[in-house]
Amino acid sequence: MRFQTGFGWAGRSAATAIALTLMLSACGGGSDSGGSSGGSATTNTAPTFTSAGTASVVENTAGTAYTASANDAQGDSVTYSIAGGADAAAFTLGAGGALSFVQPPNYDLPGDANGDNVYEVTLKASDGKLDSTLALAITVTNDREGITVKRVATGLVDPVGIASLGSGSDIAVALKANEILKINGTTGAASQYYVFKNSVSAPVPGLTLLGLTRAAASGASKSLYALTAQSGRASVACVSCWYSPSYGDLADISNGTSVAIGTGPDGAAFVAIGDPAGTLAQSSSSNAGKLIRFVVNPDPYAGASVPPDLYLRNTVGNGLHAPSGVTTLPDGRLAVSDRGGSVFDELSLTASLTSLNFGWPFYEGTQEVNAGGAALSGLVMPSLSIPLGSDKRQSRGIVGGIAYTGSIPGIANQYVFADADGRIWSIPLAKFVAGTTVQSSALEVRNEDFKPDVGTIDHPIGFALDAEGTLYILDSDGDLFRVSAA
Ligand SMILES: [Ca+2]
Ligand SMILES: [Ca+2]
Ligand SMILES: [Ca+2]
Ligand SMILES: [Ca+2]
Repeated sequence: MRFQTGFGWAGRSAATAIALTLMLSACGGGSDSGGSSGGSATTNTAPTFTSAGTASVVENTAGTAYTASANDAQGDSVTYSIAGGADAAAFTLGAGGALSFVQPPNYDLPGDANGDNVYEVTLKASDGKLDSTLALAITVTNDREGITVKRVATGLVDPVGIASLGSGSDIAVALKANEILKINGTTGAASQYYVFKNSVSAPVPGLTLLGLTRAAASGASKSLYALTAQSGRASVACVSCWYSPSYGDLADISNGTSVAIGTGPDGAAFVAIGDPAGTLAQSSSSNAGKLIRFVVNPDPYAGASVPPDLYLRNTVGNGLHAPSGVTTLPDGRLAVSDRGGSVFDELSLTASLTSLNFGWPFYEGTQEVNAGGAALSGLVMPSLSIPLGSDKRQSRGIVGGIAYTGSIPGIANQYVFADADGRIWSIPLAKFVAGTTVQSSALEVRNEDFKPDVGTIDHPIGFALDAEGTLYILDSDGDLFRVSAA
């Protein structure tokens, strides 16, 4: 080995010697910082960047995102600094040229000045006397963050609601035409689970379904509660709570009023009823615009009520416009999604379950759209306000979501929801600080992370977690999607 090295050196000796001579001569003669006098002085030149003007990093990258390098013709040592650029503040630069993000970048919620995930920063290379700059553009690319979305069922006819069946990956999906399916969320195998039937065991004529939730029928035992509609009126019916179904009448929905059902922190079913015109939402004489708590009456034959009412219900809130979802967060707050009339959709969170006022027709979001709002008591200002519109963080109709408590790190402890046009959003639950309204600029746009293997999530209407914590998204055009770890 040593012999070979020596032999190779000897073989190139002439050319190398000439090169070394030229280099030493340049160093000695060109130095204007070494105090050398005499000889032929050469002019100092600024370092020249040799690293590229563009780079690409995957989101969530911590540590070095790019390494600057520059060549100095005189061999001066080069130092690097940030000289400007629209996104200069997003970066920190080590003296050796290692550039990193102050906060790991989030593709789904870009932090650059114009929000296009291309971060612009100007770097400077200096030899102590002269410098040059490089306009650097770093593109942040998406990572799916462990999220895999598989279409597990398709061809469902007019699905309207989804809920866990309480064991394994069994999911109940309500179809508009009075049928509840049991779907194995892993295999997609579907079978009929329940149909509301009359006294002669025929499907109830004219009955349609509007929604579904899994709530406590009595005590801790849970059952499905379906929102039903018949002859222009909405009702709630507990599935399999009695030998025959019983309907708890709610409200006139013949004018297209939206109704949503979910489960509260106390296990009761909560129904949110809209009031598009806004004339009844604040009136105690109507269920329109109200949030109503439903439980099975444990003793329906007590007292003199004939016929017995099999449900107990109480109004817990006023002032809803066009609700689209009710769910409960892990901290026990009830979350109600309400679509706005012309300005804002909103998500309202409340720890209290009495005497609430969601503000319609006086407020949309935090904006007073009709005079008189200040006089309302129990006013619940939204925890999240989303302007209506067509941009990525504007809504075309909020769809009630769910707090994801499963194992996928990319969405763990986030509220995951959507709009009717298929935007999928998430936001960390920790952002919902009581007494504050989060703006839609804080929403992570998760469509790329949630792109399914087959089909499109373009008309989402419902979210549910199965008993194992796996997330499902129901699409009104007939698809059921399962969201699992990669
Ligand atoms: Ca130089
Ligand atoms: Ca992200
Ligand atoms: Ca940019
Ligand atoms: Ca992502």
